[in-house]
Formats: sequence, C-alpha cells, structure tokens
Amino acid sequence: MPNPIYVLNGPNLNLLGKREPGIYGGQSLADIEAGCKERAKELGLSVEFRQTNHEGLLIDWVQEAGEQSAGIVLNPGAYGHTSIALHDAIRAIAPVPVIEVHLSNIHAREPFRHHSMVSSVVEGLICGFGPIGYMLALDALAQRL
Ligand code: CA2
Repeated sequence: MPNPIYVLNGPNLNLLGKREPGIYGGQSLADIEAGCKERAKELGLSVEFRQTNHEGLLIDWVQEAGEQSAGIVLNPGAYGHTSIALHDAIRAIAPVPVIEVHLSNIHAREPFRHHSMVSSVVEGLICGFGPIGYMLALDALAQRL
C-alpha cells in the first residue's frame, strides 16, 4: 500500500453538523472521516485524517505530509483565504499533490471568500459539493498515483 493520504482540515471545521447546516450540511467531521476511510479502502489507500484550529500546526502537518504522504486533501477553512504561510508550505512540498476542497461554493458566497491563497499551488480545487468533494479528491489522487 502506498503512503497514506493526509486529509487535513482547518479552523472551525470541528463544528460541522452542529451549526450552520444550511451552508455546510448536516454531516459532522467524524461522518466525513468515516466516509473518507471507507472510500480510501475501496481505492486501496489509507487515510490520516486530522483537524486543527491553529495555523502553525496545519503548516507542520503539511510539512509532515510532504515527507510521509502520497498526497493531501486539504480543506484549509478560512486560512485558505488568508495564509501566505500555507501557500509557502504547499509550494515547499512539491511534487506531493495537494487537492484543495471546500464544502461550500466559495465563489457564490461573500467576496472575501472568493480568493484562495492556496489555489495557485495545488493540483486541483473542488468546491460546492459538500462532503462528496472529499471523496472526489480521493478518487482524483487514486487515479494520479
Ligand atoms: O466551505 C468550506 O469548506 C470552507 O472551507 C469552510 C470554512 C470557511 O471559512 C471557508 O470560507 C469555506 C469555515 C468552516 C466553518 O465551519 C463551520 C461549521 C459549522 C458552524 C460554523 C462554522
């Protein structure tokens, strides 16, 4: 089996399923983790699934994944809109593929969500499909590996 796929989640995603179901759906992050693990198994992959509210820790994990993963599925949360450090970290681990995922369609929301600091350094971007986006990202990585 190849190295695991790191599925990394940024700030506030631990609140999924508890608030704002109209935007983010009713599934909890634990539900999404279970879905990812199931899909990964079908694809012959394994998943290391994590969430943090801390920018520096997210960057530590991207660097770790650069050494130990076959690829990253990254929902950077709001750090995707703000973090040059995250942009630099993703750039630094090339050619490890990173797929950016957002549950919501960030382009159909407030203007401050329209720009992503990471989109220019990731392999691909999936947004607006809810938790299915994570599965699509795993499928894409599986095909690429
Ligand atoms: O759509 C996404 O996946 C986002 O990355 C989610 C981030 C948001 O800042 C991005 O613009 C788009 C926020 C996650 C917050 O999740 C919550 C869940 C329940 C209640 C409150 C926040």
